[in-house]
Amino acid sequence: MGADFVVVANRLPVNKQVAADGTVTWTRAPGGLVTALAPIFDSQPGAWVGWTGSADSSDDPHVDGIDIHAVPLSAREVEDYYEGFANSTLWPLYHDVLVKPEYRADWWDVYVEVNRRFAEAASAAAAPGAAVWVQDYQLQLVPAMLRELRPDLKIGFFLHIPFPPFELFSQLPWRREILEGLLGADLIGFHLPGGAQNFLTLSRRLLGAETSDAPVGVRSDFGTVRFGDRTVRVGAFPISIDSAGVAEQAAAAPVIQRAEEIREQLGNPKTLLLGVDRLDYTKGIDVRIQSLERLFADGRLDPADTVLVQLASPSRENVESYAVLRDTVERTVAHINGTYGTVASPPVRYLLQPVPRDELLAYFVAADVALVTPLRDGMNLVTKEYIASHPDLDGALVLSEFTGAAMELDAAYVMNPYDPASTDDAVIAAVTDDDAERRRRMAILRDQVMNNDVDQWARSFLDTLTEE
Ligand code: ADQ
Repeated sequence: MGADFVVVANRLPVNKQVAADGTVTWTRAPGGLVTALAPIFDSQPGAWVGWTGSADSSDDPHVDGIDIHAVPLSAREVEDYYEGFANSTLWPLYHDVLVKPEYRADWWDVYVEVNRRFAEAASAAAAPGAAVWVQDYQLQLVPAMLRELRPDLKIGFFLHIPFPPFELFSQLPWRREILEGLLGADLIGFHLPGGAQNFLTLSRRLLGAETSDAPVGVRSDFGTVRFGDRTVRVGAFPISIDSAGVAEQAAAAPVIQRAEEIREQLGNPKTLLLGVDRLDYTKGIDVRIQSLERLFADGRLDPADTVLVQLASPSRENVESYAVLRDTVERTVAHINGTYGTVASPPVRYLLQPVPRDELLAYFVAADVALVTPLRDGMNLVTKEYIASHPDLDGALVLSEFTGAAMELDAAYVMNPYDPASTDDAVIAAVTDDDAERRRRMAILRDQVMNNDVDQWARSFLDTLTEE
């Protein structure tokens, strides 16, 4: 038997609830990928292979509509494969070496072992000739391992983070193994043509493979790598959000009401700035807070009528660079509030906690300006969620040119996070430009986000994978 469509991802799309009497129930997690793929799972029987998120657990979750295959991980494997190789080697290497990647052979060995376990689970879940879609940097060896087990399958791979250029990727002691792992796929997707182009260059220079020369387009003009007796296609598929769904939820009366209440609770500031991120050193949270401090110091913004709300969700807390970042952010917030605040109105409100979806949307609706200032980001969905939450074209977006989103959304107030003057000027323009200019920009941004949603992302990838 088995399923005709299989997703393989580090995490399963499930949430566990344990009742007071110990009864366990599982529900579908409301995450981005599962929302994106819901229509596809509704139209055909599908399976999802992934880890529950708990180490040393024998949980075997079941949810409606998806055949769940849990891949167990021991506590040591979580340390070496997930916190180690995935998040302390690959994540910083693929994000411009913002933090020095650690290259450890013992982590690599566990990464190989765990990838093999995922490949075996995928092989067991898939029907003959099924389409299997492997997700992200944690599982880059799965395509080749799976092909060896199941040459009958159509295998796709999508990378959610940037794919670095030759000069950076070449640092990796296992660079050939990763490329060969990916080349087990029939189709390899990146957010941007630049990532696809980097992959072509690396395949040519490190593996001596024959590659296409023409520039890769967006959802078109795919590149090719001739590898062994197969031709692998390489393309750009910029991810998006459920634009109509977010717009509808953000327009609901309780959300609008809560947005008004938030502004009131903050003392009705003239300008409400908003940052929303996982607490990650790639996101440039420090960039925007330091900019705010300079703007107060230079008198360009008035701390009496400006509030920055920074919502940060805790992330990878066992990885040291994340603990260091947390200290830096918290010290800077305390410094600004200590210097420019009053007891009644500190200018920065910082929450280190995940915020429920409706509450998050209310913040998007309430904010005059969203500050999206990453040093590097594959796409950045917060950008698109903010835009979809502003049907009335109020609001403005400050956006780092080092996000994937900036390629599509150049009508934002685009800034270079490495250049303090560029950052400060973009924030000031977003705050002080007249309504007509802000609305002109927002109209262009909305057009792009409302017309390019996550359904298009998933379908364009899967149609390309399965077309003959
Ligand atoms: P992430 O690095 O997690 O994703 P992003 O694309 O911004 O970054 O997605 C984060 C999601 O978490 C958003 O939906 C956001 O609303 C939510 N979120 C963040 N902080 C929150 C908080 N405090 N409370 C509640 N929700 C919060 C990776 C890549 C990105 C790429 C995506 C998808 O790093 O570049 O866009 O995958 O491919």
